Amino acid sequence: MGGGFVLSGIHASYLVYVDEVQSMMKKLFSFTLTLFFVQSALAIPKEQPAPFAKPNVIVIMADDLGFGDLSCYGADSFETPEIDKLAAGGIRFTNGYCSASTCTPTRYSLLTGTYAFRTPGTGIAPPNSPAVIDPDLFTLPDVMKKAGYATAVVGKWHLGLGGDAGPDWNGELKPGPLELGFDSCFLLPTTNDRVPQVYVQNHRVLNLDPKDPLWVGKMKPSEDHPTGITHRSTLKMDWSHGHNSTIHNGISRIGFYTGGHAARFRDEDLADKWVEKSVEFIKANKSNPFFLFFSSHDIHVPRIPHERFQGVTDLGFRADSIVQFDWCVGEIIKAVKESGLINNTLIVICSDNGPVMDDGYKDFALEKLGDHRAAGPYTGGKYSVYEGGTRTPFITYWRGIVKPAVSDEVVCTIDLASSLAALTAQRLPKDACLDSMNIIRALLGKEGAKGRDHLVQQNNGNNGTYALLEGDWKLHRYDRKTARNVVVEQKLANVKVPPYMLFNLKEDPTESKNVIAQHPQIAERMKEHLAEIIASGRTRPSR
Ligand SMILES: [Ca+2]
Repeated sequence: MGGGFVLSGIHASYLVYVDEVQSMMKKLFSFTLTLFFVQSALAIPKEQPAPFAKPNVIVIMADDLGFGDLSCYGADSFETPEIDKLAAGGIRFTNGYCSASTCTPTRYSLLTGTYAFRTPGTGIAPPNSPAVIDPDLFTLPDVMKKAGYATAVVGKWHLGLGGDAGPDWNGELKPGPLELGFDSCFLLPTTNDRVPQVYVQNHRVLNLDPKDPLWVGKMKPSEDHPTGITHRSTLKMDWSHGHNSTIHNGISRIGFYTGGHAARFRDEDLADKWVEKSVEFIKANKSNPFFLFFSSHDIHVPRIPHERFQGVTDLGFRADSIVQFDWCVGEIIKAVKESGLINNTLIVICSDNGPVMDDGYKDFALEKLGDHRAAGPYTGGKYSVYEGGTRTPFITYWRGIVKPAVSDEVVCTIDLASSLAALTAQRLPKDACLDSMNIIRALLGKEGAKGRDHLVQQNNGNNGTYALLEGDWKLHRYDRKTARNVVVEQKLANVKVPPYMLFNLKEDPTESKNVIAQHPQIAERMKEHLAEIIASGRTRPSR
């Protein structure tokens, strides 16, 4: 009896079960004892494992997808029918967050359950970054592995590979995902505007010819090395700022590389490859519980969707890439259904940060935007701690268990570690996942369930930019008195801001009226709370 077990008849018991497990875990001393009581309570014969104790879990993370970028969240310039179906049959969160407004820190927090600002070096990782996550940490994939799941990550990594010296591109790329609890990985090692354009499968660059070694670095490898500056007229997509080093597939990137030609991919094929590898993993594990982190590169720059998606919208490659992402979601759901697992699989859709238009390439995202509001009604986007930077699409779907609803509870990608530990009836080690809250009941839409009561938001980190969300109130803190990408519908820019601002999101969801002068006591209390959260090293209760 494995992941394919049909849940019919016991759906209603599941939510009760989650509560029972959670309350029992507080009282019982061991996981074994917990399972014994759960089995006894539900009168399941001991020779049969509790079939619903280990639902498959698929976390689908989009890249740079804004709150307003799906038709189920109000986009009306194009359609995202596959994700809309999940939203209609699951829970669409209106207060769903990622923990940072750039890629690497959100991914760090997703996998470690700890705010990225607590660890130096968790900002956007460069091409030759060593592994950002300490392999000794207890991570989200460790949670799932410990529960007996097959675990895999497919897609964008961008959390560094290798020891202190960085990735050994021609040798073993470790530590990496396999040292963090994933059984297997199939990766874009960095992010696709950075070099190199090769797949990493487990510990190796795939299809690397030893006679053509891969070199990655910060400097031109030779005087005649073509770059986005020297060979600009040959580019199929021009750069707008940065992104003008080594050219591959007619696109110049951040960083330089040579060699590894047999291993290089085409940007247009990434989405198909993520789907192919994910479907393989799902089908190979249909008889046992699995955890899949589907880490899409859509809709990060360079936005180069497959030819069949180019031009499907009137908004250019940015929206075409959203449609491509929606297709990927549909293909994954199809594989889950074909494997007979749709009643036994929790699917989470989220994003790693809010939207940005011109992020380094002239793909006309801004010029073709029309009336589309990528951050929905909110101010700010990627790189910003305004709501648009971290409030993003967040959907949970589990047929038969999650009742269709729209939820206003505050949930965050950082909470998946604690929540999935609870889902799999586990107690986290005391010193692990320091800011991850157990909000599994809210994620499953249990009546009366509460999400978080506060959340810290950050930008890329290490520059003292934070926001603290508490109920209707939100405090912004800018140690450098600068905010970035406040107006998504313009070119990227920095603006001067006061060191602190206070907004009432209920009355002012667009964060346009700083009321710090009117509410000094609230501001002081929140400043202190934020400072205490930063200084204390954790927010998850240690008991
Ligand atoms: Ca991102």
